[in-house]
Amino acid sequence: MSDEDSSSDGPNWQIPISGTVKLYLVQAKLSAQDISELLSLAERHNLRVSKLRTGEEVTFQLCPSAEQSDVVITNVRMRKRLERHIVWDLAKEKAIVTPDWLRDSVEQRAILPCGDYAALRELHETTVENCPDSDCGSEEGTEHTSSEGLLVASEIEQPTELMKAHYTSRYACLRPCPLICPNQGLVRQLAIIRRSRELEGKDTSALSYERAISVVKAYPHKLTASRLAEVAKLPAIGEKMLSKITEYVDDGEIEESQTIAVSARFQALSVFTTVYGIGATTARALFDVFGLRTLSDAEAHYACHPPSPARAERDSKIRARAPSLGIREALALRAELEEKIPRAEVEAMHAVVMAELAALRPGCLSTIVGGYRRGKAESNDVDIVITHPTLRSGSDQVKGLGELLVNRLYDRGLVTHVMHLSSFRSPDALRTAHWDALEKALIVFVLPPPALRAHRRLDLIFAAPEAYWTAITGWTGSKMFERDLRLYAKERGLKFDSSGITRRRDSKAYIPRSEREVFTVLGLEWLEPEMRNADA
Ligand code: DCT
Ligand code: MG
Repeated sequence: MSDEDSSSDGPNWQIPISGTVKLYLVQAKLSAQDISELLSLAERHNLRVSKLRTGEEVTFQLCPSAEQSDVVITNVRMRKRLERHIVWDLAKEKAIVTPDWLRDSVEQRAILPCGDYAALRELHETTVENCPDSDCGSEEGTEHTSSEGLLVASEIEQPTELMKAHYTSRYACLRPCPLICPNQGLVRQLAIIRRSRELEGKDTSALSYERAISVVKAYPHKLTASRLAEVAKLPAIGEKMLSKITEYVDDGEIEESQTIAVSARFQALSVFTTVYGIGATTARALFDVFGLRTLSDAEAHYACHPPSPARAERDSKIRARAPSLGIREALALRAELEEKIPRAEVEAMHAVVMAELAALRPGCLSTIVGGYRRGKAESNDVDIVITHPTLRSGSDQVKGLGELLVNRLYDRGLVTHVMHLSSFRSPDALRTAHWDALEKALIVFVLPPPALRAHRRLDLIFAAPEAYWTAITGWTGSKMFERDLRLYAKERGLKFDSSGITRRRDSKAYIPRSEREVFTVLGLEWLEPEMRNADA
């Protein structure tokens, strides 16, 4: 999912490896399959993981006894059981974690906070203290409880019980949604109506369909007439929506969806909006005012009605050398930009970007987010969240990186257009607690030869280290999952967005140290990215 092996990060990682973190695996209560998976993760050759607080890179090393280890990995959850394998006093000197700590640390290529994965409640505190994620222990944590009003997540009142995810929940962030659900045919038909409402500017109706789709996506049974009574009670399913669903169950299709799909207007508006820079309002004007019906009509139109020159939204202080993507260029590139990007190509793009970045600023961490992270076989664009792991100097290291990287990629012929480039912003009057800790570069990218050099949309999000995990959560999606995540946070007195979590009453910012902690702070049961597919 993220950068799992060193090859995907390019050849130029220059941070010295300064040590090893020694692991001991308690094999009791683990299946043979789990044991072999965990051993191979721990022994993965040359895998470097970063200490999030210091940026130091280390490797994992298995060791034959608990005494010699830094971290003990176990599925045992009870003191008596654990004492059969490790004496209690020794256990208190180690970080004792569940197997997920190793899995997630390898996936994120970072030593994740052991406290989040403590295997035994009685050993939580000593596990936090003994976690090899920093060399300065808990002192650093206190440092971040600064006068600016920052809190580390371990210091806030954690919700005592996490909300359980279930398909009947009111919030999409609490409804596990697979990529493909048992009622995908119905979802497709509802999505046509939703899209038509959006194209016609009927946003409220579009949102009702979007909500209903996210509820159907989570419904775990194949819909039949006998299940309609239950479906009627689900959130976002009003009378009208139920009649559409009933129609689908009875006839295998929805008449309105069929009519829309074949209508010349829907087809024209749909195709116009596939051009970057043409939104629903412009598309309607092209159809209604100028009488255009096809893409060649649009090309002819823009040839004699030059659009106002495209201006990328840029911070006045930032200079991108690459040109903006105007409508004429977007029309010319439309066929390529419309192609879906297979996973292997997403990974190749990520590897190239990270290799170029490593030459500029060694030691950055990254995760491919968006649809790719949710398991989509093909993506419309590529989204990557990037940070530098050194907490103390990280924001300085990350600051300005978007501009530097985009210009470097342009000089190397890897970027052809820049649609948006923004920099970190200083705290403003409305957001007293924390500054906007993200930079964004929305660009058109081409792989270097000898690859097939198709133009692809690429979004790079540069996060200060304290915003890395919220940026990952915020950019993983899907859209409806994110919408309800923000709503759910709001109802709990918090504000969530990709740049952070703040408590509304005093604007204090929480700094999560893993994505799991983002969920915990918000009071949510963990959902794998593959189960966050709340959109069609
Ligand atoms: N996002 C959001 N709200 C939106 C749009 C996007 O919260 N209105 C978040 C969630 C997903 C992430 O940004 C990336 O968005 P996209 O790239 O548009 O979607 P995707 O899920 O990655 O799917 P694809 O790129 O394949 O269309
Ligand atoms: Mg995407």
